[in-house]
Amino acid sequence: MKIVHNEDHRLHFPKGELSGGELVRPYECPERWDYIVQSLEQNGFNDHRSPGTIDMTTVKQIHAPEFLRFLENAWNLWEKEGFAGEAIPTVVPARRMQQREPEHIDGKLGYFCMAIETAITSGTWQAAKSSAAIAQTAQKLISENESSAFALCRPPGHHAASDLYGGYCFLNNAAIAAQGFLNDGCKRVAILDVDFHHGNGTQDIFYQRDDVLFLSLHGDPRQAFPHFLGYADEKGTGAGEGFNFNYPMPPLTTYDKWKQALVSACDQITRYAPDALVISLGVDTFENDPISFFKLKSGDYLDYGSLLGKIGLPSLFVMEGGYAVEEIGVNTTNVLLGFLNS
Ligand code: OKP
Ligand code: ZN
Repeated sequence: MKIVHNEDHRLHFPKGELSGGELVRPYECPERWDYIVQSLEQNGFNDHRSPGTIDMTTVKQIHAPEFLRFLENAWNLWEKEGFAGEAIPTVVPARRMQQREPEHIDGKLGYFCMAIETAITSGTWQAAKSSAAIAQTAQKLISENESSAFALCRPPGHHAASDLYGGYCFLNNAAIAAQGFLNDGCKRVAILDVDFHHGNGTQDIFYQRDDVLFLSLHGDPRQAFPHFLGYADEKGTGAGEGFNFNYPMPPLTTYDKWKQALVSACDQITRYAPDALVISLGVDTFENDPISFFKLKSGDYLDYGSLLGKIGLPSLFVMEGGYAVEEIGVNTTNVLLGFLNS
């Protein structure tokens, strides 16, 4: 399996993440990438590729032009104000307020944000573009006949909607890859999101469409981030009705229960008969993850990887979350090993 990545992710590493009322060292840190690369190398994944340049035409099919303009300019506008810290919003357009993009950066940040823990820094836009390009390059490999590929994206993408960033995400790498598959001739694509957190951005992007099936297994939004999307009764609207599946699960969910949800999701994917499968791969379902509440063990990742392989589709793995840094490598590699040995 070919692995696509580069070093640009290091350009995005804020000093602070707002967590528990403090600015803490971000959970979403460059070491996550280092541990994954190290584990891949130890397990015989030696076919590494660098991403090509980003295809903005496809990105613009997923993200709004004003949002892309905002991400590109946010740091410069922030710097011009002479602020000492990193760019984080303080005010958001809550219920009954105007949904209009303001001119001041303080207003723009809140307007385009879905969760304010995520700071924007000088290198954020470049890192986000490279992360999306990694997903695109891996998608092209599969469209040109590889049966699988791993896009080692950082920053992650699944919380980013057409015009929203947050939850560590800026561009929705998995959605951009799915759109790339359609542009390259696929009729239908499925996106299976196994990250602990609901893929609110991906769901929102495809909610009215029947050419992309979206399925997500995640912590119940009543207890887990992102809190405001991911209920089981969200089924899609218009042409998209019946093409969105959520599997929210409670605190302390173990692999036997989680696997039941995965098996139903796999059945739905098989019924849909897509031409390609994108897996939003987060390993924050792990029992020792510091910000999540499922109880999967390292061996479980091998087991579910093989279930994914048995679906038998061209499969693109796109890295999302996972914050138990020392185990992120083995857990991620186990999914890929399970997949290849299915
Ligand atoms: C991104 B991905 C931590 C609260 C969690 C943000 C979580 C973003 C997860 N104090 N805040 O889905 O792994
Ligand atoms: Zn997550």
